[in-house]
Amino acid sequence: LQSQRPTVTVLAGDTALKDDGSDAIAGLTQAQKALPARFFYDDRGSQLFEQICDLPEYYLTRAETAIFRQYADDIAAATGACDLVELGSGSSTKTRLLLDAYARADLPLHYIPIDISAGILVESAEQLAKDYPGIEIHSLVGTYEQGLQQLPPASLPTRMVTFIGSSLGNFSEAESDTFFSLVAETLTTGEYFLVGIDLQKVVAVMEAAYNDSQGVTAEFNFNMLDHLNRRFDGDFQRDRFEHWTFYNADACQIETYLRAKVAHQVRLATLDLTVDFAVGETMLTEIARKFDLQQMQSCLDEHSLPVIRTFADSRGWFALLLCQK
Ligand code: AVJ
Repeated sequence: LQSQRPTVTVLAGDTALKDDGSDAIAGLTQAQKALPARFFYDDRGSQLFEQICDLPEYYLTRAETAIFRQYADDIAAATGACDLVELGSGSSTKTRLLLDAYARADLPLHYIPIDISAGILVESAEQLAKDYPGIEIHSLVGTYEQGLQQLPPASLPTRMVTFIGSSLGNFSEAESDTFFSLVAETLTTGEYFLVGIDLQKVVAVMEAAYNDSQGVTAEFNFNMLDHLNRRFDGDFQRDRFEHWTFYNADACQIETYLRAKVAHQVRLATLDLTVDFAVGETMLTEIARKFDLQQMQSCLDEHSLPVIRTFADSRGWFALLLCQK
């Protein structure tokens, strides 16, 4: 079988990636400074995230992989031939287990990976095209919103949008409501949504996953500063900050910050923005919400995305929910 070259479409150019920095300005001028987690993912950040997934403390990827190993055939059987749209596909490593299942069942599949990091997206599409010559691949470079709003028309009988890895955890409750509404608007009745969620568990286990002993997660956090410097001609100095992360039990979320070790000023030239940091002042770089299964099921239900199958790992640490509009 001759493999087709995967196509790559950059959605709505650079402004599509909010290169104007309006959300960075908004976040840096708030009382509690905060930056969108999206800024982790330049090409280096995506590489670091791949390293995180292999860390002994980062149980999420292994738990979700175990679920895919056990249930990928069930998911393929449930949807049949489909357009598989993946939001935040990264290296597509776990999704390969799904692609294998469709291949085993002889089900036609079109794969539409969407990611903001062009480097990892293009590289993994080339490799996938070699390994899965029967699958048509159409990569989209852009944000989740852009991807969902600019999907190619469905070419197979149904569609499934996947949002795995607990990427959902980066959204506040309000943001996830908006996101689910957008997914539901995008799908037609009968189409599928597959979402991976990290579940609430012993605090020490969750905290270790975001504060690993090799310091890769700290490096991932600091890399956001390098990315901002490059993107906005900034002068953030990483040695003026420290990595700080903990589980906020009231909000049921890991919160990760960069905390200023000294009072100082940062200039982001292309944003024409000067930011003051007091000693000890924190800048929120990420929340990672941890979910309750029943609550999430009702939430999806309320968004017209009822759960038809729930798959969990043996420890009940992580779940994949298959929803059908
Ligand atoms: C990709 C958002 C699921 O929150 O666990 C890993 C990102 N941050 N280590 C997560 C992340 C620090 C990850 N998600």
